[in-house]
Amino acid sequence: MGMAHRGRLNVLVHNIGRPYPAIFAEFEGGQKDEEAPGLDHDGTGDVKYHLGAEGAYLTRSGKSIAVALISNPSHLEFVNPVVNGNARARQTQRKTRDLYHDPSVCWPIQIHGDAAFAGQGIVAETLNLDALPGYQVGGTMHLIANNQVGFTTDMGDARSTQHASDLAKGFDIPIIHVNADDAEGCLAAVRLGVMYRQQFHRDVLIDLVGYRRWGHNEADEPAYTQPLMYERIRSHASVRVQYAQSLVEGGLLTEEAAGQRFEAAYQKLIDEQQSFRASAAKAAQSSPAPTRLVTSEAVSTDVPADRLRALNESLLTVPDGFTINPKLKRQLERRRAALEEGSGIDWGHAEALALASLLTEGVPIRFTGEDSERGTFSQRHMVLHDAKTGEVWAPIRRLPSALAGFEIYNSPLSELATLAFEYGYATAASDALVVWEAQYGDFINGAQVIIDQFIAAGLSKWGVTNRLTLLLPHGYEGGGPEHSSARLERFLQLAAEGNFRVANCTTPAQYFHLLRRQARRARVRPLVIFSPKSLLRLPQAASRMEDLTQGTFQPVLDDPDPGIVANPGAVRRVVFCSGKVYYDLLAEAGGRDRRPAIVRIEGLHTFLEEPVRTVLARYPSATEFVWVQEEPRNMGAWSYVAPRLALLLPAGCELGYVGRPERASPAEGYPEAHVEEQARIVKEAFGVNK
Ligand SMILES: Cc1ncc(C[n+]2csc(CCOP(=O)(O)OP(=O)(O)O)c2C)c(N)n1
Repeated sequence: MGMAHRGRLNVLVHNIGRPYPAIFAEFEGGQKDEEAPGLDHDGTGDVKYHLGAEGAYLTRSGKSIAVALISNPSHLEFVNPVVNGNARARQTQRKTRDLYHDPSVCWPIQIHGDAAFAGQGIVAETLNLDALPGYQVGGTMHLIANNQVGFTTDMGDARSTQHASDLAKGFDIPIIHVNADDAEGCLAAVRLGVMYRQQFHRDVLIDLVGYRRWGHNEADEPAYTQPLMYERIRSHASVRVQYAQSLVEGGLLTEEAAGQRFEAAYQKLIDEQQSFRASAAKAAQSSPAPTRLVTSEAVSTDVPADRLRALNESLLTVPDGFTINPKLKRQLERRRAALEEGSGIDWGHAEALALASLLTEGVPIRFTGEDSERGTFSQRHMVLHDAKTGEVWAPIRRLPSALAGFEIYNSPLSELATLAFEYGYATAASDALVVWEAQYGDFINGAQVIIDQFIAAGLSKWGVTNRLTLLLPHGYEGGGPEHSSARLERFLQLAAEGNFRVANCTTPAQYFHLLRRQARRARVRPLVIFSPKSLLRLPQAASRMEDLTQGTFQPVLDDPDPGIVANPGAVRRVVFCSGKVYYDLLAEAGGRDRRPAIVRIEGLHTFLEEPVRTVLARYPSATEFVWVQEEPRNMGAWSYVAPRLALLLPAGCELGYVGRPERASPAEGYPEAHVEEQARIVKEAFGVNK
């Protein structure tokens, strides 16, 4: 279930079975029962009406239904796709090669506000997921807790439609309007909704039309803004009174018995509250022992050559009679030779081998994004289309030795709901590697709330984390202001206390080891990978078989140039960088006798000092140190790395900056201007200022 603040206590007590004393403890004792495992303290927590809860609803026949309420931020409605992703994970049997979904095991329920349902775009994005194969959950129950006002805003100012629920019409969702004063009518609406879901496995919506008896919150005076409405509400009998009256009129209850029931329920609350206060006064204050921040953890990610060969072969196998597009066939065939011939493994190839190897180790994988099946840059081709029949075949789903299931889907054209869905999925499936890919990283800010409120802060607020892995294509290649930057700076600003990992790899082998490490580490955390575009096929970036059969992800890559390796003592200048600009620097370095050492920081968060120290110790004669980036000075990694690197430099040395100056827009719109700026950056990196 996902919901906002209103009605939450009711849900906690009546649907999740949380006892009254636990509720009083949160309100009166200020106790929180969520911890943030792995932080160096127990998290900063959240206001109580945002915290999730798990419990059980006991039916009258004695059955127990597990109920989970998902933690949410103040940002109304953003929890909706998280709920569905979470439900999808619970519905998926993925510890088998031929994974399957069983929507009958879990039912997502979303409770909306009337103003928020009409106003927040994420609602429409979520409704659009209902029938998509990669996102189906067998139908969601939507309930609009419609009190006909949004804080102080009247309906006429909040939406252009007659009903709060009208958006759902566009998705052919059945809408049941029901008067919240009619208790039996409400139950009938719910039963109808349940039957619809059971029969048609699609979304259904109940528009529960009622009113808000008091103000928006404890401090609010509703008569300031809705005087006539509140005059009527004051003289309007409550649901309880109306329902009791109907039972009395029907001869099912006496007026006296109805009164006694109410008194007894109220007395129970008072008693529970008093006994809580008495016990709270006695209880000694004890604070939990702090959990320590763990910074590194060895995981082996190399794969033996014979296994890679076998996987490679399986990944190239299609059924008899399947016609691969001839152009593509040539490309794929190259992967056969690539394993054996020197440095021929490109990005897409390394990725396929990493994912396939994980499947054979029992790690389930879910991979989604806009056009991800083929890959935005035509680099992946994980799903093949028969050139004659259009039939699809994904060899990675048929690996003979796979012990877990693989899902890959082209997502709808959405960043917000799709990322939130994967966040929810990954949270309920910490056994799985869940990868979400942006078309270009630039579009990720369309999902900023999910990054800020869930991915970055969720662990500290709610103790919730996951293995969600983001692939954000990033790099300055003349594509203009919206095809260059995945806003590395934003992620690095949000990264703290090991809440998520940030990496920017420059070789397919590094990517291979990083993906495998992310899936296998015991310490569960999201990972943001700034993934490449031109490097996908750049020959200089390609890896060799032995890069995959040995080694592991290196957070820092020292300069492999033979001249520098042979004579590190001659190095006077050290250039630090991260990502694709390394290859621009390498191209310039090619024609020089003496050149700086170029050091790549590939693991940005958590920033590890030790590997940097080790590299610096190799260059005892160096006196000039610069950070080079493509991004403007107010963007990229500069603000994050500068203070960290500066601390590690030899005494008296400063870290210089080379990159674009401060800019309001991340990149140039004109390709010529881009080329000129890149050339200037590379020259300055080598100490040439003009
Ligand atoms: C995305 C977002 N914008 C603004 C707010 C501030 N806010 C909190 S409650 C509220 C009114 C919500 O009205 P409605 O959806 O009808 O729910 P109700 O509070 O009436 O139950 C607003 C605007 C918010 N929490 N989230």
